Amino acid sequence: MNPRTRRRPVLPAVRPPSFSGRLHDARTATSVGRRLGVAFAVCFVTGLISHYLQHPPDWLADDLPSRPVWGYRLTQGLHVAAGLAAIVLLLAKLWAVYPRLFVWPPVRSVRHALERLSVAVLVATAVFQLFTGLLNIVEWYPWPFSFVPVHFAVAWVVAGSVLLHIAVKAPEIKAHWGRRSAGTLELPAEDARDRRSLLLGVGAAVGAVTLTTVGQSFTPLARLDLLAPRHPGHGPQGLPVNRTAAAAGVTAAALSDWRLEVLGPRPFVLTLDQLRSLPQAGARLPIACVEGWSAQARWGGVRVRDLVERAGGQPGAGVRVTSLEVRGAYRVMEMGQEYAEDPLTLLALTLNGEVLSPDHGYPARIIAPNRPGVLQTKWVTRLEVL
Ligand SMILES: Nc1nc2c(c(=O)[nH]1)N[C@H]1C(S)=C(S)[C@@H](COP(=O)(O)O)O[C@H]1N2
Ligand SMILES: [Mo]
Repeated sequence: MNPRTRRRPVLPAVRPPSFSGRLHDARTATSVGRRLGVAFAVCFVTGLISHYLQHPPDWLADDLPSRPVWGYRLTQGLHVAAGLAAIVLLLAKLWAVYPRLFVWPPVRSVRHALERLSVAVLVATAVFQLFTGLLNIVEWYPWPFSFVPVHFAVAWVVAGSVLLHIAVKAPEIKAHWGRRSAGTLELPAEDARDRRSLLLGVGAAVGAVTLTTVGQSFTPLARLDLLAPRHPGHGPQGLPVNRTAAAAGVTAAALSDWRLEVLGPRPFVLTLDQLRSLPQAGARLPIACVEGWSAQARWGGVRVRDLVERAGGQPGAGVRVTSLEVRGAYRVMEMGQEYAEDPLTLLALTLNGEVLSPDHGYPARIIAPNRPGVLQTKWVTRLEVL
């Protein structure tokens, strides 16, 4: 070919996509966004409560309240329910605003660039939080980091991004908050009915997700619990199990010469029969797992404070509890003063009137009021008065 006849290639003009769909407007974004904001606020507050009950700083450890006994059950049930509802709301919100992803030109000014960047951080962290939380409740961890510290740290970034977003969007939020949009005549009035239908649909989806999962902790609705990974009544002795004895490496051989060792100013060792012959107490307390399921049960055993007293511990002492489990994040647990001296805190030997099954911590496990399930140590073999 003669090089002189070659033509310069014609680049197609870049044309941003155009969206003709309706309801992708600030009014829809505000209506969904304020509900999403409430869900995130509930998640954040209940998440902080969960975090500080599970990992209290030293100065707080002795003052954590052991009442109400159902406190953690309520806050963690709310945490997971609000998180599941937020998944639906976030999808709706992203649907309402996604055409803005394609604004043209993509960056108009430094301010515009910063605003888009803050929205990118908000979307990325919000999706991350809900995704990791969802996988956590099914105990699936397909990532290299550990869930708790990362979920906790990212929560602060979401919270900051939400506040920044509300500040940046304040004028639009204000204009669209009430029953009628103020001063935004460009919104077609005939969209109002469709917007109501959309919100009704989103509300129905949130309702469906909530009703089919909340029974994992709110037992009156247990029969509707079709989608949650746990059912409060399913498991040995009518109670779910997170970690089985087999998974924890607690074998019959390891249990055959089981003893309880209590360390303190006057240390002692007890066999199971000796433990059973001490004064027994009962408590009706829930196990409330951080993964959102919870169930009430009747526990019987020896009060931890009686064992502390017998070992010569001062009132107000904390206790370190060690499990027979060979390895695992929940092998050693500490409880502060409020729990250790609570008459409802037991070294439990029975569950609903029967000897504990191996998966529930035979021969002895901790049950304490208003504490995360992860701290209700099973297969206890040692108590140390601190
Ligand atoms: N030693 C030990 N105790 C443990 C665990 C564990 O993995 N190891 N799991 C905890 C968790 S996450 C929960 S929710 C409760 C569940 O108690 P259950 O299996 O008797 O219902 O036990 C807790 N006690
Ligand atoms: Mo748990």
